[in-house]
Amino acid sequence: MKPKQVETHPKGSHARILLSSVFGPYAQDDEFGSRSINPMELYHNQVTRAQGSFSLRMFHRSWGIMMIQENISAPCSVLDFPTRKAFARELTKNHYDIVGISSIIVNVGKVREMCRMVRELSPDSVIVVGGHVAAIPGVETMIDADHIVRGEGISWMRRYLGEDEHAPIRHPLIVSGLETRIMGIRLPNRKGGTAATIIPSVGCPMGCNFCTTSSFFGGKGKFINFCETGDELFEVMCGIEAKLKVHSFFVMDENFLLHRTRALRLLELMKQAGKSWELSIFASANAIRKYTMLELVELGVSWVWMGLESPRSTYSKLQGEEVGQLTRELRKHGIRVQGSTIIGLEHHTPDNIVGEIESAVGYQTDFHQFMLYTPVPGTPLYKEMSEQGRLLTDMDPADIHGQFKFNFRHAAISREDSKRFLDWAFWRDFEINGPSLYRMCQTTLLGWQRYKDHPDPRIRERFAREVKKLNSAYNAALWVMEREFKKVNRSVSERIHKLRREVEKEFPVVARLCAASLGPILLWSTRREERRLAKGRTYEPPTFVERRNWVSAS
Ligand code: B12
Ligand code: SF4
Repeated sequence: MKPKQVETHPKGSHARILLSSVFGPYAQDDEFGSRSINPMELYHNQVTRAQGSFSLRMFHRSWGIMMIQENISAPCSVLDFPTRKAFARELTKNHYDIVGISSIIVNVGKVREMCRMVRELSPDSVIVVGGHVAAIPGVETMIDADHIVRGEGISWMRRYLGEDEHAPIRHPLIVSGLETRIMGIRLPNRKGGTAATIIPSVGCPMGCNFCTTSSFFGGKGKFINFCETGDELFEVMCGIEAKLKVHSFFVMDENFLLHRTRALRLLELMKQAGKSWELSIFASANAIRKYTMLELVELGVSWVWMGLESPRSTYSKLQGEEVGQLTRELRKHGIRVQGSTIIGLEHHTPDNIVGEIESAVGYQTDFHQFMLYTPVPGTPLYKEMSEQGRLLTDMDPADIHGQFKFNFRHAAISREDSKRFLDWAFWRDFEINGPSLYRMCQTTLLGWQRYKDHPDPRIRERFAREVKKLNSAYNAALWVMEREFKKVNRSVSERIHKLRREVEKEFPVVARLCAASLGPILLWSTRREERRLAKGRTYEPPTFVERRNWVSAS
């Protein structure tokens, strides 16, 4: 059906709203588009998937709907990661005037089913669908929704409710990761123990033609700031620090360092207030290069997710030499690097791709994401490929997520081979560089050794905080990795051994004690996890229901 013209909802801010993410389970194959290959776990899905029991596993909430809920005054429930049953129950238990569904493209089959369920169980509700799924050309004909919202959703929802769309953005309290698990152990959910997510902007002005988030929020030259200035950002962070008791922030901004004035003002305010924070950020290599290492360290950048575009590709922001140098330099300063490499770029061939993967692996990042080159609906690349008649039209959208096979005809690489090269890249990175947890430990030690006596107490405090894990639980983990990795690559196992010795030299008593007492327990849980994974064990996020401005309907 055709989406209706957008007018204000007749009940305005009194309308009762349900905002839901798509239903699970996610990590198993089903008729609605779940895929075992596509779990709801960031690292395990796209980064550490080949690392077995050493894979870092955790869930992240659906921040888009949390942001919308926080910024409207209507009574609103957020239902995150429901089962189909829980979604049905919520629709029948409460009456909703508006049901908003948030989804990305892969999950369009679930959106179709959810719209069908709303029509059946809550026929008076207006259905609003938002998120990246809205970028599919002709999505109106695939799902039965009343409104399909492209781009930023807070201002749309405020407009729809007759509220002030330009009112300042309130930032919800978001704990970044949930149910973290590694080596068969679930880490305790200690208050303040996990970073808080902050979302200063959406979109990226660089406008790489394959980039779905850039094009969704306006494309080249465009982005939307939720926190315009360093002052605003600082205030938001102080508020979150006080309420969640955190020092660490996961900064969800596609290219945080590109907004230089805002970042440097934030640094100024952090210095004035003596804030010793840690920031995990996304940034392009050319943006990182605009800062000195000291500025990055002072700003608390402790983890950076950066595209390692092939130097031979048109997307390259740095030459190969420079990428290697930058990665090494960052790690020497205690900044963990998560590289991101695209497999199947236009210039890749079966002859050169192995060499390109080897160079990417050779950058020795702490973490490495590999993704297939994927024309995604809504991007300029998709349009280009579609005009060239190169898109494969018979693919289920549930399989277009960059971790399976090409969704287009590549000039030199077949679909089947695309998956083989992708899987090999993950495996090769693991085999040559070892578990990411080991690499992180290495970077942490380098940072500590370099900055433990730094004159700035903010910097000392941060590295002291980080090293606490290294001299305790992580040293026990090193002991286990050293043993277990002998089966995979002896020389990596020896490197892990060397690192453990260095940690123990730095912290002779506590590190040794931890390895001796905790190590055997971790070894047991790691092996148990390996057996579970071999039997096909997968993990699913819990369901969340959160109500705001809520009064039960009479
Ligand atoms: C956190 C995240 C995740 C988390 C959790 C997501 C979740 N709970 O659903 C994890 C790690 C699990 C994840 C998994 C995947 N993800 Co993801 N993820 C992200 C990430 C990094 C942040 C999302 C975010 O919160 N952004 C900030 C918020 C504010 O923006 P937003 O969500 O877009 O919401 C705004 C609007 O879209 C809109 N909106 C959103 N929902 C709604 C609903 C209504 C009713 C309305 C009106 C408006 C609206 O309003 C919001 C405020 O403006 C994005 C990248 C990014 N920078 O956005 C990728 C991204 C969304 N993921 C993506 C993909 C492909 C995946 C995976 C398939 C993995 C993969 N292979 O990459 C899996 C899917 C797993 C599954 N089975 O479904 C793609 C989506 C591509 C597309 N065009 O559909 C993105 C864009 C990354 C990318 N650049 O490729 N992801
Ligand atoms: S630099 Fe990164 S976030 Fe920005 S448009 Fe390019 S790929 Fe997207």
